[in-house]
Amino acid sequence: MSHPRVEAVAGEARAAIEGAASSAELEAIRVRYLGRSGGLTQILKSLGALSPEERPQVGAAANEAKRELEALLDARLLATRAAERRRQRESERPDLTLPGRRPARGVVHPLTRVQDEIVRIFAGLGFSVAEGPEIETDAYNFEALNIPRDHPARDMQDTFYLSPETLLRTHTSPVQIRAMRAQKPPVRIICPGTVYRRDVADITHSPMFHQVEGLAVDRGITMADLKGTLTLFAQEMYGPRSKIRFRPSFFPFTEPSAEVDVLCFLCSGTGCRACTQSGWLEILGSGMVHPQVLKNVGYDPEQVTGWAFGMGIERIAMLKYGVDDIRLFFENDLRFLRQFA
Ligand code: 2NL
Repeated sequence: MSHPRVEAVAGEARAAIEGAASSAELEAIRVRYLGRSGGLTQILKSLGALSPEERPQVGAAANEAKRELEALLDARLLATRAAERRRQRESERPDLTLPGRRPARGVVHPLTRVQDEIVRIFAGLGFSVAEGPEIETDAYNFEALNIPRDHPARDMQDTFYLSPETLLRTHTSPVQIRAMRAQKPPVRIICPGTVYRRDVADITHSPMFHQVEGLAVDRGITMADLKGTLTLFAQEMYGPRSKIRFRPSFFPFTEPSAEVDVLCFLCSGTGCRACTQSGWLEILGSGMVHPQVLKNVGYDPEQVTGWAFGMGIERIAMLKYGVDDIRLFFENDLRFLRQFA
């Protein structure tokens, strides 16, 4: 049974519940009417002050209104909470129509590009790639290559020694020594790799740099094979009109030895700053494998002969890309590296 005093509060509460737009508002309404000091609670608390006739009527009406409002609140809360969750899901739903973000694409390091190109050309001529350890023994890095005990390269000043017998390889030649020890001729290998020398870094020197060496050993190999192979290499690397020339030189591990120049690919031989007006660029050192080196790996120099060459990757990359300081290759400055995209 309703009662006017209860109905005044209950009607107000019902209207508030109907008009509530959120679960937070509904919680506030619950506190306002049914909370410890809420409107309906006040009525129930002050029943004692009423007359004995009025007390049960107001009491029953207030309790009934309390149950009704609680049920109403619970029902409305359930509906608003569901709507709120739906809105939340909707706002968090990924927009599948947005264009994707492109992953940043790296570039191949210029030294790797030059090395890959050299290896690709020799692979096309039938050479296989051989690799070996960067920590070597004095025996493989120097002794087997006929480099004498008193040679300046063997000085502590020029080589990183790890112990009296072990060192950081100063060239990739020990890879070729290992290959020859492991297999009988014919041998045709190309050996790219990192090498180390005790140099103070400046625009043309770095204590760590890269080399590609090549080796061909078989019956009847001559210097003409070396010239022919390097001519084909130059024409693939620097264009079909490219030319090479040999100049006599000396290495302890080759005899005879020759420095190889390529017609300057920047000025086609007319003379420029890069070739110091000579029209030629020095690109590698080479020669016929010294008979002592062949003996050192167990080959018979009366039966087989061979040629070898070695070139520095950094120098070739600097000429090709116009880089004027070797240290730029090793600083990992993205502004430098991104130019090779
Ligand atoms: C240079 C010169 C050269 C070789 C490397 C070689 C390897 C063996 C036997 C004989 Cl196992 N020779 N390598 C030969 C001549 C020159 O490098 O100026 N490199 C940057």
